[in-house]
Amino acid sequence: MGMKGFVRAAVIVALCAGCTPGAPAAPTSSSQLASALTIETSLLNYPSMSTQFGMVGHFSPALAVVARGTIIQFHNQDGFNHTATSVAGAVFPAKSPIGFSALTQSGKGIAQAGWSTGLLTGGAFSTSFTTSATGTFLYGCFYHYPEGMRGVIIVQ
Ligand SMILES: [Cu+2]
Repeated sequence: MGMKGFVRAAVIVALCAGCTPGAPAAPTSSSQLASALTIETSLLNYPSMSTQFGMVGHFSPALAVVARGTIIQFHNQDGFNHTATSVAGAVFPAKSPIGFSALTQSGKGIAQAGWSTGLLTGGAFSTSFTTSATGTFLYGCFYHYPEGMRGVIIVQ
């Protein structure tokens, strides 16, 4: 995105401040009380670091360990467009496996193959994702995978 685009995105963020509902939906049953985690997303912050899964970064926490049942939401903190999109496998492939379908929201659970937040414009919050199965789940940004914009969620 050029400077013009960045400024426009920043203006949209300013206009929308306060108009985006951020909180995940409250649990409807007391037996389903679960904690929630918001993963922050920023190309300008949270630099890449090396993990056993490959480089992760630009998400915070980029390596999240959560209890099963935790509700996860992503928040775009900057003025760039991002996605958080499922990446299959145990390690990050060198070349981005994320296709254009990532720009449309899909899936409801982190353990679901092919889930994606869809396009998150500046300041946007994603839909809430469940963590109903244990495991290690990789994801990345459609736009910035090559820049190391990737993360891992470990559900215990
Ligand atoms: Cu991105």
